Amino acid sequence: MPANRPPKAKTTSDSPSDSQGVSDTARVARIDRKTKETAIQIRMDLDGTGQYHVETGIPFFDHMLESFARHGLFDLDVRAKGDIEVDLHHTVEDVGISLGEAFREALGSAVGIRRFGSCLLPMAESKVEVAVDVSNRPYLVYQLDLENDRIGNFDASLTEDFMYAFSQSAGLDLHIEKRYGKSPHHCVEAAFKGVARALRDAVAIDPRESGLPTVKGAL
Ligand SMILES: [Mn+2]
Repeated sequence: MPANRPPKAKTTSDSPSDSQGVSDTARVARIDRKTKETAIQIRMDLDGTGQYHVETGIPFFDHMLESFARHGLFDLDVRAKGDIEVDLHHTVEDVGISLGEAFREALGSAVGIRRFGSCLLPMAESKVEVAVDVSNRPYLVYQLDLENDRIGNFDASLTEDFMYAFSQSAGLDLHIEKRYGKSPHHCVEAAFKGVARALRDAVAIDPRESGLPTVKGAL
């Protein structure tokens, strides 16, 4: 494991310790979240290879989270059981909250990260721009401009609910803007892939960065 990995605040059960017994540097977190509406378990490794297992009961949402893992090079395991017979909103929003919590916990101290990331992501006729600051000052600018189009049984408008929940709990200043595009499937998928690619860059360790990338002293 590279010596310049940031130290992690919390140890996790599946993180190896080194031979001196010094605490690990793995950027991994597990989240287990239960409410009356949803039960969600997530394991996230920021330094993965893009392997995933996703089961939310919502096929298109699974497809988006799988793309997010693959293109972010995150290892991601998501098991969600929600009251999707009522509506998909609770499950999508709570997965967003839990994924953000996993991201934040896995990130640990954030020492040495690049912090900023952006991506201009084309998908067929659509193009979406994403910019992110891993600032711990959450904000979402969402301009995907989709009507309440259906994608399978998924309403395109749920994308904003997910991105809002995720950005708030992950502590991201997240900007998502559609440059152009027609297919709601392509626009939403470009947004998920763009967020993944931007985050992959933002959480990468910069070998020239020796501390927290801020002049404020804290992220
Ligand atoms: Mn697709």
